[in-house]
Amino acid sequence: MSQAHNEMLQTVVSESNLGDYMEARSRFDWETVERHFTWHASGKVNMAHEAIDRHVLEGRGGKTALLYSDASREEAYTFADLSEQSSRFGNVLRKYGVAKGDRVFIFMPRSPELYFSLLGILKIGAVAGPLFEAFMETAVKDRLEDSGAVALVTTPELLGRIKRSELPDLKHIFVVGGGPQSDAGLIDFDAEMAAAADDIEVEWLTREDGLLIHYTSGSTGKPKGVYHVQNAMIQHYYTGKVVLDLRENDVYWCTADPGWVTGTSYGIFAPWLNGVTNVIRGGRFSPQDWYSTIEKNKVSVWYSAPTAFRMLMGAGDETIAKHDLSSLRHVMSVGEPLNPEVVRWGWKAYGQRIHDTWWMTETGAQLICNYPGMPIKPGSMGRPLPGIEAAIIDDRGQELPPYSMGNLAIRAPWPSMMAKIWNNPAKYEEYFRLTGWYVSGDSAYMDEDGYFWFQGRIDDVINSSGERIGPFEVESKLVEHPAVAEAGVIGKPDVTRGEIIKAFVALREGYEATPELKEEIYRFVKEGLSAHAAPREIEFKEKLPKTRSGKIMRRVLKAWELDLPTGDLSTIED
Ligand code: 6R9
Repeated sequence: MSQAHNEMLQTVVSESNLGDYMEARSRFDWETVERHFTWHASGKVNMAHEAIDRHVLEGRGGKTALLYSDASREEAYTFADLSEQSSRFGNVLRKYGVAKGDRVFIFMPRSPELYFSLLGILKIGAVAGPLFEAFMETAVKDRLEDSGAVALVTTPELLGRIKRSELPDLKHIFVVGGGPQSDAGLIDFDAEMAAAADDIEVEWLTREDGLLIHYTSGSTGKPKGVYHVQNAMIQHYYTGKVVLDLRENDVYWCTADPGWVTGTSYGIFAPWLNGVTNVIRGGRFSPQDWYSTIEKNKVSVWYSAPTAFRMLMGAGDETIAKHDLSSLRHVMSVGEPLNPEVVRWGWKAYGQRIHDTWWMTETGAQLICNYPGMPIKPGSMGRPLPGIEAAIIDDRGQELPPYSMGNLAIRAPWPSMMAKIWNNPAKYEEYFRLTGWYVSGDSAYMDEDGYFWFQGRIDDVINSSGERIGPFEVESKLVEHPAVAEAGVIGKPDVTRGEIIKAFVALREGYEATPELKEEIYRFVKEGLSAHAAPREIEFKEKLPKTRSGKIMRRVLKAWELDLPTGDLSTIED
């Protein structure tokens, strides 16, 4: 690292300017942010109207809203184009009787049609449920079944993963790019879109009406349907301004898929509520491809994740030298701890401080961040945004002093806070069990300047490449394999991915522990659940450590793996 870079890094980590921050906090009120929205006067809310149609009505219809590309397509759409395309899909849905409050899921790779569909769903006041294209049969079925989805948008390639006979609520499947459909219940998306009117009377809603459901993993039970409402737009808009620092002429790129909350809150809502040009790149990650995407589109604001930055770091600075990345003005990260090493590398390699941001599916938008103008301490998630109160509390809800490790908690509510867990009020209540607080499930500490430092998850949830994976879901799949008697799954630290999934498996009588069987079990999970949930490491064991009530003790498995003391074993069975 050159001398100049060292000095710049010093500035980045220099003494924080707490005065201004405290002043900004004291001046802040959500009411001022709300006044930006037309519904503040009318009382009529619709996210798609605010994010898209409003710009057309206010004379910005000709501005580029979406720059889409993948290996075979390269297309640009204005706000007026998006307004028309989403109106078309809204009309198509209405034609099939889909109405306000109905759940409509989207299961397809990134493409312009994915974005048209999602906005169209919102226009008629239906609730959108975006799913990762990587999900396999069981994962898709669990989510569609739990949400009671009535319609689905998908592609011909993915149709085979939808167990239609087991999903009685699912009445309509729109197939994108599949040509005319002969099968009952399957509808030709493209033909319907071409025939539909390109204007619509949007469904006017209240701010408590539904917006999205994102399924996310916990440590027990099936994935939880985190339900968000229209009110979240206040915070999407605000964080787009103060954290993403979006300005009129920015070209913004969020690398996340809409199957993950980052790909909706910050891949759709924040940029478009702020009227900014949004880049969507389809296809898979490769350093060359990503740098070309920045270069070709002249991306100025870039939001990605630690795993990606670590892989880019691994690809070497020669790759960077082949591209002109001078358009970059602001870079952010979310999803996992951002290593100080990566922050330092980013400063040297891109001349950019990578700004870490902390939030969750349940929180709907960013809460604790490093934002422009704020001194960064590499390794810290930053400070609570003005308008947000965060604290470290103990298990009884008492606030702890600086440097004590405890539960990272947020004073409830805030505008983008989830409104419920679909079909599961008890789960929802658990988050708010300590009066006045939302308990995140993360452990952290705060330093004397009010910066928060992430320590880990309190439960057994695994974070692999920024994706939350519930061990229970993987274990349930594993025991469906005929050879598997019992399975326990943990996250094992990994330099690139943060954690990888490791499974401990006890075999049924008569099965032999062979490498071929490991491979077969790995494929079984990959094909039944999803690639990102498949255990990259499998270890066979005679028996797994269990409590007397029969729960597999994952912390003991973890201790074995990491060569740590196993801790209290008083509840273990013989
Ligand atoms: C937006 C998103 C949430 C969990 C969260 C925490 C981890 C997210 C982080 C971070 C360390 C950060 N996480 N941001 N850990 N530093 N800046 O990621 O949502 O998929 O629900 O994950 O991810 O453990 O609790 P989600």
